[in-house]
Amino acid sequence: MRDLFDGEAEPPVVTMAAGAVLLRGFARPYEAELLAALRDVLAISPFRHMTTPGGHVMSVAMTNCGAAGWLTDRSGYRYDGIDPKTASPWPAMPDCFAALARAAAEAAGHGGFQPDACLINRYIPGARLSLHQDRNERDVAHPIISVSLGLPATFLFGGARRYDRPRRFALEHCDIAAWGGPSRLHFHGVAELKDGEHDMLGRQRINLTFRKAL
Ligand code: MD3
Ligand code: FE
Repeated sequence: MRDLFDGEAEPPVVTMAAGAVLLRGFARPYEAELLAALRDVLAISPFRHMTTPGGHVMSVAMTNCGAAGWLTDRSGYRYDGIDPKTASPWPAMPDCFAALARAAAEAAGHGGFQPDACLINRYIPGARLSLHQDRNERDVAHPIISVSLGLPATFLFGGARRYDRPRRFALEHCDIAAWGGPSRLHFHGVAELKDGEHDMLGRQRINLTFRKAL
């Protein structure tokens, strides 16, 4: 009997490193619901280009939903319950967002994940995210779950030290990645987005990252 994932096709579950798992196409069944909920979130707290503490305007545009949102400005990186652009709380995390994050975490071996923050990143062609660690969360024992939508990107996955040479993974529409255990504090980034056109999202990539920040 022919295996569904033999030949040219890639396997649906890829281990990138200890604690880091890529679930190819995992968000497919949620696609329509996710995009509708995303539109509602963006109507309340739209994308904006934040400034780093060093004074650089990020090429990636960001917003958040959930009880806490990740921010950067001249005074530093942090989580805050209030969107500085609207001076109101961030929009609530849609139920389908939380359900997908929980299901993906479970599939990656992180049962009981309860995200309170979802950082939403938008890349247009040319945008990139330089190598960094995610360490503004109170307890880094919790995993981070990321959902890729739209144009494909090259994810750069480094090691525990900034100078560890990153490996490259393609992240495509509806792929989900889970980061926990030893990989949770690894350096990572996204290479400059190549131009293209996605049937549902057009000339952009949107990434949702679910965190337990508080
Ligand atoms: C590995 N976002 O928002 S998602 C970020 O595609 C971020 O927008 C990228 O890095 C993006 O902080 C990458 C994958 C990801 C997210 C968090 C991680 C990988 C991670 C935390 C630890 C290790
Ligand atoms: Fe990150």
